[in-house]
Amino acid sequence: MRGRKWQFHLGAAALVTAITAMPAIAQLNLGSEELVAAGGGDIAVLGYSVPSVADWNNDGLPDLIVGEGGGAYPDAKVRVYLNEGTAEAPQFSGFVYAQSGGVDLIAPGSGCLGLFPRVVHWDGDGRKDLLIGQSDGIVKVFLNNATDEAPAFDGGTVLQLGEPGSKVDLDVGYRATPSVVDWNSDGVKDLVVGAMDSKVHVFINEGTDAAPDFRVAAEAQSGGSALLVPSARSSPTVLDVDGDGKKDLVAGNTNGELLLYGNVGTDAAPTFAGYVPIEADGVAIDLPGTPRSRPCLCDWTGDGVTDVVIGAADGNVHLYMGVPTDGIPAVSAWGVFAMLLLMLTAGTLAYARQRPIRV
Ligand SMILES: [Ca+2]
Ligand SMILES: [Ca+2]
Ligand SMILES: [Ca+2]
Ligand SMILES: [Ca+2]
Repeated sequence: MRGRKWQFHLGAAALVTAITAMPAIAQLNLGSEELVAAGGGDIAVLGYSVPSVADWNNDGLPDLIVGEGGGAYPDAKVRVYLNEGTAEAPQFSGFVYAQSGGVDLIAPGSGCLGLFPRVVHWDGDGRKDLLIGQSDGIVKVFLNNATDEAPAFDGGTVLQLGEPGSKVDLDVGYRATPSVVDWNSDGVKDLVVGAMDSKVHVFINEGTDAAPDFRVAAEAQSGGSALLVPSARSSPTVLDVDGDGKKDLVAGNTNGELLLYGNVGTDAAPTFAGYVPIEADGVAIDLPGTPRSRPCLCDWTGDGVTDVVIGAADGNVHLYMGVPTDGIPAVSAWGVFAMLLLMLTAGTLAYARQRPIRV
């Protein structure tokens, strides 16, 4: 299944089943690229940008978190742009650097990554924490030792892997791009980490949500072997993109593309079968050169439609706004036939409804 949108292809034998199941509709319908500005100019951080969205100060407005560094900037830091606009139309002026122990939080940037920050709730104390992927392949968690409304962090702890008593640093080699997701749907958060080696490393949490315990390294699978994101430097985001109840995977890479791996397994045991390029305004996203696309799927404007921000070598924050589809699914000819048949037999046409996604 390749093409601009996911389509459903129905064989005659599968028709009835497919109709009752009503295949999910494409949820990622992106408009043209724009650059996020702050204080009247386009944001351009030092080195490689790694943006994400979170309500940093709990005022109900999504804020912009951007990792910077790498290249000529070895002191990698986390910029926080507080939203001075509205939830529907974010506006930014300046930024502050995230703090650790009373000074700017710093990680060792090198090569094509400063650091890869994600706001998470790590230890269940109600205060948001920072997960930081490093260029050298390790992942640190910086626990918030201030308040949830005005976060500040401790000195950071390197995540560990292995059996109790024989744990070592969790290490994916180079260019760790971590995020937290409940990969196996057991109600306890897990860790997914991209890397220079193209793989999507999965670390199932065998502890609790508040005290994660990673014992075994695994890799996402595609077509029966390790999923390898083309051109390497996988930068995964995990989200149910098409609203079928199964988490999917969206990855950036060295080439600056954005690739969608649809889950052909189950939500609790995701597996994949290749990818489709994600398009914006009808053209596959492919940032110029080899800029290391590092995406985050978010709801930029609070309208329930998934948007995408991408960081890259230019230090900019590339924004692709999701275009509402008004609940009308994109369908193939078979899909149209299926719908007509449904109308004839049931007298009712049920449009698949989009599920709001908030990240
Ligand atoms: Ca905010
Ligand atoms: Ca915390
Ligand atoms: Ca889990
Ligand atoms: Ca899905």
